[in-house]
Amino acid sequence: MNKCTGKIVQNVRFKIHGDERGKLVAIQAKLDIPFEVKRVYYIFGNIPGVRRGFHAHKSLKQILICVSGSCEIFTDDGTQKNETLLNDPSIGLLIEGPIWREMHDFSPNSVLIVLASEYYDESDYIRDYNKFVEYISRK
Ligand code: T46
Repeated sequence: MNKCTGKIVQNVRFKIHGDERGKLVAIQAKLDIPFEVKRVYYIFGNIPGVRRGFHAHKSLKQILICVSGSCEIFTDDGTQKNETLLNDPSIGLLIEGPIWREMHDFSPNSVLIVLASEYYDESDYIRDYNKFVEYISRK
């Protein structure tokens, strides 16, 4: 895996195919998002007030989409801190590489789906904020 520099893109919009039956969003790797998808996971059954994440990735690229309900994503690239509200199943947040992230304020019954560029690899995680700051300062 190549190291990549941290990047955040808010408001990645996916086309909604709607008709009288309802709505459908399709996400195609390398067409609608800039990477091949090797893994999909989702976070649900969220307990009110819980905050999770608290890590960065060295290389992983991910798109986060709250397909039901809402949640907030705190991101920190070492210089700039941002909050992104995800509350629309047709809008994603792209996070690439070493960006600190925390997910919080999940609404009841919210479902956060994540499309990831790589298989699960604990060695790609930086779970200590000071080590994250040190890691990006070396890049
Ligand atoms: C991220 C944010 C948005 C696996 O076994 N396979 C997986 O693919 C994942 C993602 C997790 N796990 C295991 C590892 C832990 O025992 O599931 C448990 C919970 O994972 P974690 O504490 O890392 O979950 P979050 O919500 O803090 O972070 C997750 C992702 O891990 C992370 O990549 O960017 O969601």
